[in-house]
Amino acid sequence: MRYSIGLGKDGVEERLERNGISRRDFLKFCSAVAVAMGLAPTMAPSIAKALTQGKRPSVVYLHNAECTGCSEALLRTYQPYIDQIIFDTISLDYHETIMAASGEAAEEVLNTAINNPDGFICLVEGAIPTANNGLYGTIGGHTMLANCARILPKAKAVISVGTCAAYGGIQAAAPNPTEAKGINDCYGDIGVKAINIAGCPPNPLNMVGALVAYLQGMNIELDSDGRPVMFYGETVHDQCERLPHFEAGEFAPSFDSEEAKKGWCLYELGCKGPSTYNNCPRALFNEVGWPVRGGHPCIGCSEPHFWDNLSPFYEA
Ligand code: FSX
Ligand code: SF4
Ligand code: F3S
Repeated sequence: MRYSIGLGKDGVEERLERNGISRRDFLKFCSAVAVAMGLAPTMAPSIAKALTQGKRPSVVYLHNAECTGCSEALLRTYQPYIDQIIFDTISLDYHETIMAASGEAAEEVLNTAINNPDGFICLVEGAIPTANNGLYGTIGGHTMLANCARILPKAKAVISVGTCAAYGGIQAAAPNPTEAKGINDCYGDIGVKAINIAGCPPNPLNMVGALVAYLQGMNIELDSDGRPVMFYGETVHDQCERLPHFEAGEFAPSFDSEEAKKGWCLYELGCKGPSTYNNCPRALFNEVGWPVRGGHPCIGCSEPHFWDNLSPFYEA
């Protein structure tokens, strides 16, 4: 398939080529995003168009209380071109993990980015510690609680990246000493309505797919937990390759059993796939696998409060 990527004002196509990314690689990536979005791979050209038309959208990426696994999921893709593509098609103007600036210079970068006359999209990772007026999480002398209250209402769109930003995640597990909360829980009353890209970590294709949907002006239908239905509309179980074994009553008795190796169902070893909404079996991580294919039960990482509600993780 030949596709001419439309040249944006700042030459996205040139940037991609300069960084050794062929049209073929780019379209392969766009097909993977399409599959994650529940679209046919043939939609790749229109995804490519959304990612390359006009000026690269400015993205501000904020870190709060989390493990940075979401950023790692994005950066540690098995083929380096995926993160390269993402950074060539958006203008990532602030990201604490990977930016060179630090201290006051970093603060300045942030202030410039959030006052960009063209606006910005905010990706937020991590929960907000709210106890003691946010004292348990500070960056540059400001609490995460105050930082996000200042920045999020200014954004054109807010995307909560990961279960921590969406619902609090591990920080919010009982007894939740820092009173950690997800973004919508924390800032809903000041008008913030984040799209929740849940998962611990989420699949980077879902993050990019949400950006694509936003850039295309698509109406993004959300479920009652604020997750886009296109990624989180079905249970892991209903898309699982071990489902025929579940239906036949064939359950692996232990992780090291022959049955587990033969692909029998992991339900009795604790799999929470039947009550977990995510597209892992369809979207795949790094294009090759997902937890259950690797022999590990789904622990329900895209569900609100999975630490409390779906544990113990290794019991049926
Ligand atoms: Fe970690 Fe992101 Fe989990 Fe949370 O991930 S992979 S603890 S969802 O916020 O860094
Ligand atoms: Fe369902 Fe888990 Fe069994 Fe797959 S391994 S069929 S998700 S219970
Ligand atoms: Fe998470 Fe389960 Fe997918 S643990 S990564 S939702 S298979």
